[in-house]
Formats: sequence, C-alpha cells, structure tokens
Amino acid sequence: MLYLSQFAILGLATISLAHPGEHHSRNDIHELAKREFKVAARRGLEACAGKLEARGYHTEAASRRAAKVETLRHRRGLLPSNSNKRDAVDVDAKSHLSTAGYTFDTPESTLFASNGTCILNPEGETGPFYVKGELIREDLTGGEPGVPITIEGQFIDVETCEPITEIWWDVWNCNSTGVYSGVQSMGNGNSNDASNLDNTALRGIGKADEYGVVTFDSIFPGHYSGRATHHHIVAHLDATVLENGTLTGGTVAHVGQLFWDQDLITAVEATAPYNTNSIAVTENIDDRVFYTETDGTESDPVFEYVYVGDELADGLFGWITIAVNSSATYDPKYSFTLTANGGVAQGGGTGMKA
Ligand SMILES: *[C@@H]1O[C@H](CO)[C@@H](O)[C@H](O)[C@H]1NC(C)=O
Ligand SMILES: *[C@@H]1O[C@H](CO)[C@@H](O)[C@H](O)[C@H]1NC(C)=O
Ligand SMILES: *[C@@H]1O[C@H](CO)[C@@H](O)[C@H](O)[C@H]1NC(C)=O
Ligand SMILES: CC(=O)N[C@H]1CO[C@H](CO)[C@@H](O)[C@@H]1O
Repeated sequence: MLYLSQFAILGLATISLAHPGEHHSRNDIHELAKREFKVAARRGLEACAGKLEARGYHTEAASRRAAKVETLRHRRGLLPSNSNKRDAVDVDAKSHLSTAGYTFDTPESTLFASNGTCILNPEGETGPFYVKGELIREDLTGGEPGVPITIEGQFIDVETCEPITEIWWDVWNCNSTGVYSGVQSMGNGNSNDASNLDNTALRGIGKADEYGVVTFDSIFPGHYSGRATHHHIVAHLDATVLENGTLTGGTVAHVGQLFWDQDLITAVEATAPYNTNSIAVTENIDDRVFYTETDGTESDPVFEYVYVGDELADGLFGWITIAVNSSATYDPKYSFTLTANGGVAQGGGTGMKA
C-alpha cells in the first residue's frame, strides 16, 4: 500500500498541557522567548518559500525522494512503485489522503513534494541518552530487528533560505523494545547490562549533501515509559572529522526531536518484536516534547512517509524539512561518550538516570 501522512498539528493549540510537572521549572519569560523565536523562525521560512520555489527546490526534492524510494524497492526486490498504485492505497489511509488533498492519481512528483517542516525550538531537549562521539555512517541498523526505515532530513537556514550543506546530523533512537544502545542506566532496559555501553546500533552521524540532505537507514523506534515514539537530533556545524570516522569540535545549531504519525506507530507496535514490549504506550498527543515542539507554532516535527512496498516489513521512507537558525548555538547535555575503548559513562558513574 502507498500510505501518506500529512499530520495536521494546528488543532493542538487547544489541547491542555499533558505533563504540567515538567513545565514548572520554566518561567514565563522563557516561554515568551520561545514563542518569539518560533514566530521569527516561521516568518523567516515563509519569506524563504518563494526563493526556494524559484530555485527549483521543490521539484528537486520531489524527484530525489521518488528516486530514493525506487532504490529502496529495488534493494528489497519489489516492483516499481507506479506499477499498481491505485490498488495499493490502503482504505484506512483515506482520511490522510483526503486531508492532504491527494487522490489515487496523484503523480509522484506531487506526492513527494509534500513537505512537513520542523522549525526548531530555541532550546530542544537531548534527553538523558545522548552519546557523544558516535560514528559517521549512513546505515545505523546494526542487526536490530524491526521495521526498516530510511529517513531523510533536509536542513534549511531560516535566515538565508539556503540548504545548509555543512551541517552534521547526530541521530539516535531506541530499538524495537524501547532500549537505547550505548548507555547503561535505570529506565533503559536491563540496567545491569554493561555490554550495552559498547553497542552503537541506531546511532550515528551524517553530513548533509549539496542539497542540505542527510539520509540514514535505521529501524522504526519502539517505545519506553512516558515518551512517544521519537528520534533525536543534535545538529553540528563547523565540526572536524577525525581519522577514526568520528566528529569533534564546532558548534551545535540545533537540538530537537522528530515524531511519526500516531496511526503508523499503532500499526508498527502491533507487529513483532514491538508487540513484546508491555510498557504502556504514550501517544504523541500526551507527549511533553511533542507538545513543546508544536505549541504556538506551525512547526510540524512529524515525518511525512510512504510505504516502500505493500507491507510494513518492506520498510518505510520518511522525510522532513528542518529549518535551522545557523547563528544559534546550544550546549547539549550528554552522560556517555563513545571512545576507542567503547562506551564510557561520564564521571565514572552509570550516567544520568532516566
Ligand atoms: C537567528 O539567531 C540570531 C542570533 O541568536 C538572531 O539574532 C536572529 O533573530 C535569529 N533569526 C531567526 C529567523 O530566528
Ligand atoms: C533492544 O536492546 C536491548 C539492549 O541491547 C536488547 O537486550 C534487546 O534484546 C533489544 N531488543 C530486541 C527486540 O532485539
Ligand atoms: C576517535 O579518536 C578520538 C581522538 O583520538 C578519540 O578521542 C576517540 O575516543 C576515538 N573514538 C573512537 C570511536 O574510536
Ligand atoms: C506540496 C507542498 O505542500 N509544497 C509546499 C512546501 O512548502 C513550501 C514552502 O513552505 C510551499 O510553498 C509549497 O507549496
């Protein structure tokens, strides 16, 4: 099936705060600054729209994404995607399709031009499980079972409207049963499992190409207590590549998290091995970070996606445009580093508690 996501977040403004406790430490001035940042960033992006269109940005992005999906289909031994498109549309997807204004006959050039945009927060969250010093690579799968995904992030500078070609995306997500590699901590699987410190699966760093695009192969994340399904971003600028294929120095222009459509998450969670995780699911609508990233903004931090084949097992291709203010600098917190001798907890402890 060919399944589209066009997740409208505009209605979220009316939703009450799901996790008020987490917000108490943040004062009104901070909230106001955040709101002003989002308004400025959105204005910046709106001002960019004409320029991006004129440069052929949308046409280029559409054909690149269509080509990528064809490549993925080839790799998995599937037929070209336009062979049977009409029959392939999932009935259950109809509400998404009509919301997005797509029909069965929508050409791929239009389909892949749809662009969710994530406008970055002035102060996103790294969470407790950022591991500094991960490897530069595109395939992060590391033998982890789950729904294969290929994700594409296109980084655009909100001030210049240019793709940011020198940006590095440091990405990580938990595995199908909700455990992060590279850390040993309470709230992350078996906290006695020291071997997990040396595990690098589902983490890595990629550099943008000439279009500001970073692509990774990974698996669809599972879930853990209190959080909706998500991926992390730390975006580095002016960093230096070391001989061992890791990154050092530079500045961090963005810290944030990306999400998936709730319907899709539910479908994935019904499959093995995701369905062996008995921890209660937290939906997007109840997630503190999802709320923070979408409240008072038109930012849409949810991947647009298509099924690569007829089934989840054939994989998904997801894409998102990420608007970054490259003059901004952040200082992401981390509790673990990957070294030549494997993963090491900061300060010799077992790292920050979840
Ligand atoms: C980008 O960041 C700089 C420095 O913090 C700020 O002056 C500028 O207003 C920001 N631009 C946008 C569009 O948010
Ligand atoms: C998820 O990762 C943990 C820690 O490495 C591992 O014990 C668990 O088996 C993994 N889940 C699956 C389904 O492989
Ligand atoms: C890579 O090299 C740096 C500099 O020598 C070192 O600090 C780091 O531990 C190395 N990382 C890995 C994964 O080998
Ligand atoms: C197909 C689609 O929705 N394209 C939009 C992508 O975003 C730009 C800039 O915000 C719009 O101008 C396009 O119409």
